[in-house]
Amino acid sequence: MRTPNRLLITALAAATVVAAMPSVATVACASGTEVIQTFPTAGPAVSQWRFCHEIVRIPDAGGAEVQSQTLVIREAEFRPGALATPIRAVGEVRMAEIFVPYHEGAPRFHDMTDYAFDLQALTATECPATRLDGDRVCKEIVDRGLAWRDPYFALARRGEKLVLWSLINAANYDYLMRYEFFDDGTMEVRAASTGRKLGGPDDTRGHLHNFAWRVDLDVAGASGDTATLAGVRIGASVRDADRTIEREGGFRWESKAFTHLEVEDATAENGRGRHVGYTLAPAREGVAKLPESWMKYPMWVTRNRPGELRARDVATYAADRERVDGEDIVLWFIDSHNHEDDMRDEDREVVPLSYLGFRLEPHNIWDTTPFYP
Ligand SMILES: [Cu+2]
Repeated sequence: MRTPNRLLITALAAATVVAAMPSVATVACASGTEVIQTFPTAGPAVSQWRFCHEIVRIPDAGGAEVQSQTLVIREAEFRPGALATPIRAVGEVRMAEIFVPYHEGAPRFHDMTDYAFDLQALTATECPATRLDGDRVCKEIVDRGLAWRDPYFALARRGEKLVLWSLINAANYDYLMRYEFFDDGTMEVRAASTGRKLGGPDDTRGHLHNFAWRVDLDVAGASGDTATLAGVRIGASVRDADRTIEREGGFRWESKAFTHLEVEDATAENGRGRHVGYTLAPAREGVAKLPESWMKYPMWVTRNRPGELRARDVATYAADRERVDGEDIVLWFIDSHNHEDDMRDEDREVVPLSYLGFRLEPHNIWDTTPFYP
């Protein structure tokens, strides 16, 4: 039976208390600019994101930070309740490469490491919200629709998110880097391309836009993290097919297996005694397996080594197959958008944005459904 007057819960005090958390530094950003955002934005605060952002240049092959600029998110912590201990989710996340090979084999542009492209100052039209860091970072707080609805009780909740995005101009193309911080602890990482085709409106040559992110997940701190290649084997019944990742390397993404990458901390637990983690959940159109060694796999796991910041070198970083279970690890994720040959006319003057990327989903960060009373 439906209750006619369903409530929308806008604020509640049911705080999740997280036990056995290692202490997390409460200092302001070691680098960059700090953002603190509590949710809900109206009424008593329940959850909270706290992170730093900075615009840096990608290093060249020799390690000098002289190539294109990227928006980096650092030291991202999520607090799942008013009285809960904040949990470090991300040490650092950045877009590390934009690789654009044309279908006929050439050209093959590495927009982040063959050039020194800059993030652009955004106008008030492009970013009608808060503009930061020389107007190059847009900060918006937006409604994210229905978060959940209880079919048995008159309970439902709409969610909110903080969105931070920047735009890099790479000659005829502009690329968006977008980081979304949900009130429930999810972080959504997105890229999109817009702009003009290389040879003008009549150019219909197909090409791929491959975006590669470096995700230093530091769940409950940098140490003691273990990654699992999570998936299923589907037959008459469906079986879990999870595998602990013991050594560095590249990993296939299988549409039939629902492949995810889970990272779990060895010691930190939620109030139910379950290990806290974050899951990298892809939102894919397809996988572009190209001849370059780093494009052989769409996902990689490596040890976190200072200076290992270039996605195009990830096969080299992983070549010695160091152990990664229980270490400070980095996930590399590559997602691809295909602009097909004989391109559609909707892309004629300026190619409209279409987003791709992944989510970082909280895994036992809360003790129960976020914001459930
Ligand atoms: Cu394109």
